[in-house]
Amino acid sequence: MAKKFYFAGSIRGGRVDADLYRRMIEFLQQNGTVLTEHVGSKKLNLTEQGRSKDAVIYDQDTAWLKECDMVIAECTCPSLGVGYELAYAEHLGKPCHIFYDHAKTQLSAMLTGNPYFQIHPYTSEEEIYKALNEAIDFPMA
Ligand code: 6K6
Repeated sequence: MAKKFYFAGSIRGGRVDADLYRRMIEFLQQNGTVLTEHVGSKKLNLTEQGRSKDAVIYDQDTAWLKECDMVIAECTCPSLGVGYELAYAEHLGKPCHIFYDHAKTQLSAMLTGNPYFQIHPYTSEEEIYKALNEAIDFPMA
């Protein structure tokens, strides 16, 4: 059966890496289904606000976290939402692969200090796809 990926990347934390998210999502889509394709979209309307809308987002995203086989997070641009999703995924026992450009950011010790997470510092984008190939091929429970 096709694997289901939850891709996590910054939205309100900043959209500077949105193009990279889109390329990573397109790569994952060659190997399965990405439940959170919108994270790589250029068209997100970041001016939309409202707690009721946010409650819908929270309910949908936590349902997708329960449904997914694996979480892939790109964490170069710090995001509270992505940090929350990673803790939520850990609680669910989902495999979590975290990517960050270590020339651009220092990842939080709350991620690097937790052996649960599989952390992939990279300097070039090709390293991401090599590590993703290995992560995807690894048998999952
Ligand atoms: C429309 C307008 C503003 O935001 C939207 C749609 N927002 C979101 N839609 C779906 N998932 C979201 C949205 N905002 C945050 N998330 C989830 O949190 C995503 O799965 C991201 O991985 C993560 C980003 O968190 P922030 O704190 O950077 O927003």
